[in-house]
Amino acid sequence: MTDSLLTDYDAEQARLMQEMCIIVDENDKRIGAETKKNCHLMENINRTNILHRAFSVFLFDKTGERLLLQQRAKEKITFPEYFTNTCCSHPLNIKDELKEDNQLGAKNAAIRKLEHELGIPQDQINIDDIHFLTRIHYLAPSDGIWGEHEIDYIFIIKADVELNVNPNEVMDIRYVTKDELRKMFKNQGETGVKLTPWFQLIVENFLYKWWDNIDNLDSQKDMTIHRLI
Ligand code: DMA
Ligand code: MN
Repeated sequence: MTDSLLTDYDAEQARLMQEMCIIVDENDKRIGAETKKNCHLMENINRTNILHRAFSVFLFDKTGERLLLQQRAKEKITFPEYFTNTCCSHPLNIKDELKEDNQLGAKNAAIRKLEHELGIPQDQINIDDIHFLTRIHYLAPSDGIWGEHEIDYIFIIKADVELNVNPNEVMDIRYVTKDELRKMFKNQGETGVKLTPWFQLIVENFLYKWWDNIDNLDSQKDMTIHRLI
């Protein structure tokens, strides 16, 4: 890796910075493609307002009682060691992940990354069981150099799945009940647990309402892009 900005990072995570993300305008209309690296440099975000498409999966067990969280690996370039929702990433600038009908491209990316990060076999997630809830637009610096500026598609899945965690991506996993999640948020000052900014925004603005309607998620779907910036 000759890129001086990335030499101090884990080689595999540095390599993944070459992926091509989808650049969108504030209405989520595709306007181009750019490397993951260029999308996540705060200097670029501040200078050009570059915005990319992303997704966040919240996977519950089949009964809807418990939500699967992950703690990001130390190797991650953005938000290492933070606790977050089940899986997040970006639909890439490739045919299957650019599809916009029924948010199919982002759903295909979710199936790809649930396998890559958590080892969930692709045949254990039925694409029709990925419920799209809404989109959020947010901006969040990670450290001085890196950060996020995304339109994030939020998906909920209810399924019992096999896990085989990729340690380069995920250092820990945990299933939590509604009460356990509330405590995790309430006690973060004392426990020192770090929570990613998008996870905090989604939990604080939407998640409990969705969780209360976990058997009727289609009634919760909304096509608005919520500006949480
Ligand atoms: C990016 O997640 C997406 C959101 C919603 C923050 P990430 O940093 O985990 O992406 P990746 O796994 O591709 O590095
Ligand atoms: Mn991103």
